[in-house]
Amino acid sequence: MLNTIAAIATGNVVSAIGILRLSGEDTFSIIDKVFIPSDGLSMSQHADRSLVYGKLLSPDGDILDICLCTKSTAPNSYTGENTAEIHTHGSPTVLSLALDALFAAGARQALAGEFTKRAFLNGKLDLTMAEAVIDLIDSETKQAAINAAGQLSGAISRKTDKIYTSLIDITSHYYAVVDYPDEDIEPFEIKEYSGLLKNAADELYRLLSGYERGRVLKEGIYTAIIGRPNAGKSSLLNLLLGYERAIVTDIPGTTRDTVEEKINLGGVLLRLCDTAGIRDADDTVEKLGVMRAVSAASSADLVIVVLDGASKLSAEDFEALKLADAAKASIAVINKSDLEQVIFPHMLKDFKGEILSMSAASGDGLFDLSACISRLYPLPTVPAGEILTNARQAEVVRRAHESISAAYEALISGMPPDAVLTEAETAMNILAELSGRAVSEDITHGIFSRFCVGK
Ligand SMILES: Nc1nc2c(ncn2[C@@H]2O[C@H](COP(=O)(O)OP(=O)(O)OP(=O)(O)O)[C@@H](O)[C@H]2O)c(=O)[nH]1
Ligand SMILES: [Mg+2]
Repeated sequence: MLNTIAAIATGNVVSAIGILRLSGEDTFSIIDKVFIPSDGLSMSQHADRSLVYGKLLSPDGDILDICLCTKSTAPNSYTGENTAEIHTHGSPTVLSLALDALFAAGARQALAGEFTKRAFLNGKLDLTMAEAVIDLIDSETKQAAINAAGQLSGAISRKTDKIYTSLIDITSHYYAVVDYPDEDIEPFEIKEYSGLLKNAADELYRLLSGYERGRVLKEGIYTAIIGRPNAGKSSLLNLLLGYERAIVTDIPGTTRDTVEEKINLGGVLLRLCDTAGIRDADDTVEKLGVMRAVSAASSADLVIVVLDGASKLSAEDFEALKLADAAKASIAVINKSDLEQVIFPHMLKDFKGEILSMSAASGDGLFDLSACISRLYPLPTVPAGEILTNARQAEVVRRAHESISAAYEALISGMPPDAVLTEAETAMNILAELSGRAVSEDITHGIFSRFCVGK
């Protein structure tokens, strides 16, 4: 099997520059066949990390582009292998022809995530850093990008490596005491080690408790907009998006199906879902729409109930308010503030969520809605990268926390050293899964197959 891989690293879109990557031991001999530097030297002869101007050739010798090439020599590269990048003009046709030329010269197509997988296997990144690469590429808000960049620089590993080292300290001392009872080894200081275990358990707990926030940071807040027909739900969706996404009319029951869109509101990613107006509908299609609205409300992180402030509160309004009350967070928007109002906040005193007035038609009060969402989902205050965003990592941290807590309990309750050792060693094995020191091939395959080709 050919071991030098190649891929287009930039997408299949017209852009100013496009990049092809190569990694593997034959990288330089392959690049010498397709890229001819204009200074007369070959890329193999050029110094490491130099950016070289030259011609990109097809297998038939046609000039495909006049462009740049750079090389990095193992082990000082992203993958830890010999690598090269060709920076062409960003035409998908040129990129595709250039890739064919690399294949003809002896490279093969890289699989999804294969560059980063090689970086992991060659010890350039641990698994949490590799996972941060996907998060960084997928990030949709500034905070999500900053957190992923922090993880890429090893924020999670730095925290858990410290814990791992303290567990080595504890277990090795235990073994020394148990295996060499005649040696004059310092007696085991319960106080000192119980403090270490307690700190480790607290640290893991802190990491774990940030996971819910991390999930929101990465995936966004699933937000259902519900309310009775004609309240102005679709108008609110359109106002938030800044364009006419959903149909708005004065006919009650205009929206039949759910309409989903994402927006970044003040740094918070909202996955908005506009729904059919809640009422006792006769029409079969509308009935199904109302069922979808109820189901969207019950699975949402945040429910925004839109009330028509110019019409009296109705049974449907109260039904919508009740659905919102059952959600993790809710906001009642008294809409149509530009018209004479008959609904006022004090009339909603049984409602547990936030209440505000606005006009989805004019945009008045949009700032209050945005401020309210920022209050409900404050931006994280922990250092960049210390918010767990990944379900695999959260699960590993949860199990490690369990074992370390059990080791602590065993230690302070005076159980035999074996009990403490077993739990501490289990925690070490679990933490090794986090960084990827010990993780099955199936799991690594699952992680890297989520990457795009060329990363
Ligand atoms: N004056 C005024 N009219 C509004 C406002 N918001 C919405 N409307 C009007 O109210 C009517 C219904 O608006 P929609 O946004 O379609 O209401 P909806 O809740 O999505 O209605 P359904 O899809 O039928 O459930 C339209 O005629 C809008 O122009 C507002 O803030 N002020
Ligand atoms: Mg609608």
